[in-house]
Amino acid sequence: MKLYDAARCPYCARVRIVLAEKGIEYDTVEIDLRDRPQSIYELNPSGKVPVLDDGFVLPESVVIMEYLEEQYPEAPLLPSDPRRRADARLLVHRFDELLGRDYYAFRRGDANRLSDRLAELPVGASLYTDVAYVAWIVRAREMLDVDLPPHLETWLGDLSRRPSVGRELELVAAL
Ligand SMILES: N[C@@H](CCC(=O)N[C@@H](CS)C(=O)NCC(=O)O)C(=O)O
Repeated sequence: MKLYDAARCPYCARVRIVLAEKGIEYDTVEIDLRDRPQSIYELNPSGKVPVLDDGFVLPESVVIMEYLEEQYPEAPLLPSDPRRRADARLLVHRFDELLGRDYYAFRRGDANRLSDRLAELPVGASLYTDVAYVAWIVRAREMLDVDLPPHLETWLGDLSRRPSVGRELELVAAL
């Protein structure tokens, strides 16, 4: 299995964390986002990472998360109850409204409501949702110098005891 990856990319981080949670071995192909090779466009016409290749080529972080969840049902990230699974997926589906849009507006220096979004973020609902959001929370604190509200600091402290997430914190610290 190969992951076309970029260390600084939070969408790639979702996939790295899922792979680690499930104990899946893979090779990393690091893509330079400022000078992307033509080969990445052959795998994904948008040229974006992450792309997973296990003989079947798949872009889009959420689709990859779902694929890995189904291919490797051991150590599930989604809850077992169908309604809780639907709730978890809904929160990930709403990522842009709940966090992404304001995170990127803050990063660009545009008007934003990032602090409100962080204060209201529904973390802790499921491991699946937490994995889908945590990379942005880590980057907000470590790279954008955002003060996290206390409940997010506590949540992140607990979540980062998982080796999959702890590794991501180390990776961001080294960027
Ligand atoms: N919807 C995609 C977004 C991936 C994405 O935006 N990746 C960024 C790096 S963090 C990228 O490849 N950007 C290059 C570009 O926008 O051309 C996903 O969830 O995988």
